[in-house]
Amino acid sequence: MNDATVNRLTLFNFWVAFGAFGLACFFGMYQVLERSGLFAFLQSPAVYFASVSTHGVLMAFVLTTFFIMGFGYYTAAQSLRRPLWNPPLAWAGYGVCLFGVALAAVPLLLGKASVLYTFYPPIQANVFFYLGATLLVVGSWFWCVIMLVMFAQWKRDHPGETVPLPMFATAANALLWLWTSAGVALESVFQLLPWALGLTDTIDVGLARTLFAWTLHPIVYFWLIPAYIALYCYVPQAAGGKLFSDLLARAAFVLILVLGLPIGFHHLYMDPEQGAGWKFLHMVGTFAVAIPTLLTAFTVIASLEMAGRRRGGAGLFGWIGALPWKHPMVLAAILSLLMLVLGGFGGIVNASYAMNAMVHNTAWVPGHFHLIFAGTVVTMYLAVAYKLWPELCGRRLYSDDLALVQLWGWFIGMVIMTTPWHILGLLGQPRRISAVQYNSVLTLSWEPYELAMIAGGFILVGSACLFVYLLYKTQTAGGKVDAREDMEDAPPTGRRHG
Ligand code: HAS
Ligand code: CU
Repeated sequence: MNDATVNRLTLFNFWVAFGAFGLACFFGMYQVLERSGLFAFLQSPAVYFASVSTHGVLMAFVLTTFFIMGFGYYTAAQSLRRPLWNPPLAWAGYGVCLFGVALAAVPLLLGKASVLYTFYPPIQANVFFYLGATLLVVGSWFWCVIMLVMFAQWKRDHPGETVPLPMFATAANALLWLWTSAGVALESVFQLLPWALGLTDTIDVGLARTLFAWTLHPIVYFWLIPAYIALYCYVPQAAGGKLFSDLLARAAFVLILVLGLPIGFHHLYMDPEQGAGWKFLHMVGTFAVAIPTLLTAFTVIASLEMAGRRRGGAGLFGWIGALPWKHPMVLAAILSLLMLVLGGFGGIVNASYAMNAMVHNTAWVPGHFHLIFAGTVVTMYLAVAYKLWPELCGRRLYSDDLALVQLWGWFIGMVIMTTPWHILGLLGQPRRISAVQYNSVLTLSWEPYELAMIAGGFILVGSACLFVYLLYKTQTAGGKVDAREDMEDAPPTGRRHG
């Protein structure tokens, strides 16, 4: 078990992450209602864009960054079995990030930064928004440094030994993030800030979009790697088996790190500022980066199959039924992989240069990333929280059954919300618009999907509230854990499942 400093640091980071997550779900709820155009009294483009910008920033930047930092501190201390290097630096990074979020929150909530989470110029935000976002990135670099120093120290003290897998992947993520975030940092410091301060009159939009694309693709792998760490390092054990191949896992992380970087132009296929040859190269790279995800699916499913057969599952698919579906970590992994099927397929459609023209800037794209990020990735974040909370607070998970209900709710809600978005995208509904009621013929065919999207949104908000409630109750009212109990491999409540 980690020492109190690491536990506190992880918990503090997680509370910001999941607080932001809970809040952002309510903004999302408002957005599905407003966007459907079915409720006249809610109609307001100004409020909609303030809301969607806040929702995107909270989910894509606040939830992720704080979760990844907290999980990284935990993983480093636990897998390397050594105290955290330089806790004051970690707290300083936390403070800088938090200050950045507070600074950005004010203009966001006042509607002075309604530039969405991609903040593409020439739409301009208040200078404090750019400053806050930059500070969030700078604070996260403290985390990267701590992770890499701990990795190097361990290697120095253990010559010739292989670094534990969770730390291997965390260090890869720290490296990835340092490189990845440089693009948006350059955009912010040299373009957005001077422009928002009035020091420059114009801005090179093409350059800004290119710098943002440098960040925009690999950032999704920055979010994804912690989910993969859980899939490789927690799921096989939780299912009652072991990891099928440590080597394949490491290969996947290295491939993500190397291939994830130079492919951001797949967000710019329809932009005029880049040559077709460069776009084609990025397309090839994008197909290549699907390989580590295919490897991950293979290794994780093979691990699950071994576990299922060990539990008595027979035949071609009998092992699936034999898995402990009532273990939150295993259930989360299964649901997460299921969402990866369509989410990843959508990604391949996006990546195909010609087909991108069909779906670019339509509702298909938010369908893709809600399914793969809010679905696949966030589901694993939730499962990690269920696993770690008892250890961090010294209390048992408040209710295993409610955790299962919550995870199923998140899956069902996400499928009900994003399937219509994919269809609406193919029907031509644009993304980044506040209301869709501008063409009555089109709108009629869109309406059933709008209703489904609202139903999905409600289920998701309910599930998110249940999640935050469960964490809160675990911390305040969960049964105390005996200090001598070894929490490491035990299921969250210490009971055996399934
Ligand atoms: Fe993406 C746009 C291409 C993965 C997130 N993506 C976005 C945006 C976000 C995002 C946020 O090429 C919007 C940005 C914006 O606002 O403009 N994406 C891809 C590709 C992949 C991909 C090729 N994306 C992700 C991940 C994300 C994410 C991961 C977040 C975490 N994406 C694009 C493109 C665009 C884009 C274009 C620009 C679109 C546009 O025009 O604007 C790949 O990495 C996906 C590879 C995955 C697969 C899936 C394989 C299937 C598996 C499942 C196996 C499970 C089974 C079930 C069999 C090929 C692995 C087992 C069942 C049991 C019961 C055991
Ligand atoms: Cu991308």
